[in-house]
Amino acid sequence: MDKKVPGMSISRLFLLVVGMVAFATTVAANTVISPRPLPRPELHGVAPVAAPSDLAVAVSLRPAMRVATAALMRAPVSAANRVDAAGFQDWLRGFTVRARDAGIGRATIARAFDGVSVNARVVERDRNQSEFTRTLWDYLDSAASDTRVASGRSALRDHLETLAAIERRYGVEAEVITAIWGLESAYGAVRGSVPIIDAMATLAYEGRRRAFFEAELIAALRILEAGDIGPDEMQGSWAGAMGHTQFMPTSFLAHAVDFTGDGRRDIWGDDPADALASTARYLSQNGWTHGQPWGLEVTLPAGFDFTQSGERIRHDAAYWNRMGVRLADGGGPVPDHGPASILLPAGHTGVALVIYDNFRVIETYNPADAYVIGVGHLADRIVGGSTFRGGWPRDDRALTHEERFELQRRLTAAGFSTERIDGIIGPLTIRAVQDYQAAEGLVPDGYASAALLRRLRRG
Ligand SMILES: [Ca+2]
Repeated sequence: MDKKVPGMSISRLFLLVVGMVAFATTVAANTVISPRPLPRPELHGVAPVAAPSDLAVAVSLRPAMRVATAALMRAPVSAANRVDAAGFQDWLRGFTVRARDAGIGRATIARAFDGVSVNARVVERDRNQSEFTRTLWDYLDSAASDTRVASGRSALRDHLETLAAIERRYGVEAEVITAIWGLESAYGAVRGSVPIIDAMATLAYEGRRRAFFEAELIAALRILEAGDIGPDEMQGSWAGAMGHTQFMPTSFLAHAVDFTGDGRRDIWGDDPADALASTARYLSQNGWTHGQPWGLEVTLPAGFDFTQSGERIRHDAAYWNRMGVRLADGGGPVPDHGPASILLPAGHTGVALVIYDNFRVIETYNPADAYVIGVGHLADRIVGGSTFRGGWPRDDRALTHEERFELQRRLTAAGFSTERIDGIIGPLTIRAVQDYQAAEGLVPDGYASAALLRRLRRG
């Protein structure tokens, strides 16, 4: 059931309008492309909406992808799953039977697969995913750049009425929806132009993640059958994310809404209303609390007990205030919005955050810390918030894909089990790093740095 919340407060609305007027003259057409952070499967059984975006690969960020398939995405291509036209037709015949069994009508299947073929561009993208990784601060430089902030204010101004109505209906703040829109498609500028049926059929046939992509293809057929869009207009990124806020077909079926009331859930067209409302509904259905921050920058007192940091440790605001944690902005106490964690995404020398339950809700969209912080920070800045006051260890580099595996192997071998060796620095690995640091007499901030890996190599 939709939550009923009061509309935007007068003060927030005022802030929005002031911000928009100030920036109205500086905003140019937005061509910034979506930076996509790393997937972080340790945390969630919940699949994020998003999948790799072809443009994300172009900016050399590891694309986000479904939790269950992150590892499979890296599986080597074997002779058994090479693509060829005859094999594709064989697969298609079998799939057609499965689609019919799933209740898809004959006419829909015929229309969808008229002229379908292996999409060479999709195969190419899939096999050449970048292993390049970025630090959080490099990511945030792009995710919440002055250009993206200014474009966000412009987008919010242009769609203020719609976004305010969405906020009233679903209880998700207009600037949060705007920020997701900004990261997923640069406010609609980059929605993807790959035919989704071709892409899903190609990836299903190619075979490494057949069950996953056949399920997405069935969902895509259901969308066609429902009449929301025609096969030619159903476009998106090479891995299936569609429209202004990059919904996978299954996420579309679960969450998309016809907000405009024209009878179609149109997340692809120029009018973003349905896509923005669908995103709000997604967050609402995943537990969003209106009025609760995603997180706030804080300062930690001298002598802070860093073993209490990390996403898995939660205390109420009174606890953190007794510890001496204060807001970076103004030095006030940590506000009470329920259980909260202290997050140190770049270790004890970088920005410190107190994070609330809404942080976890954004994680359901994309589980990477970088993405969640990017969305939250961009949203804050769109409504006039400042840049982070704390610094980042900018001389540090990101660990490579191989180094992250090595770190986990070495921690586990040293008696600090990461529970999984998957190359993903999530809460379990961070906890193992903290335990190792504590045993070594280091500050137990859980920061998986290159320096820490060097120390582990020395034994
Ligand atoms: Ca509509």
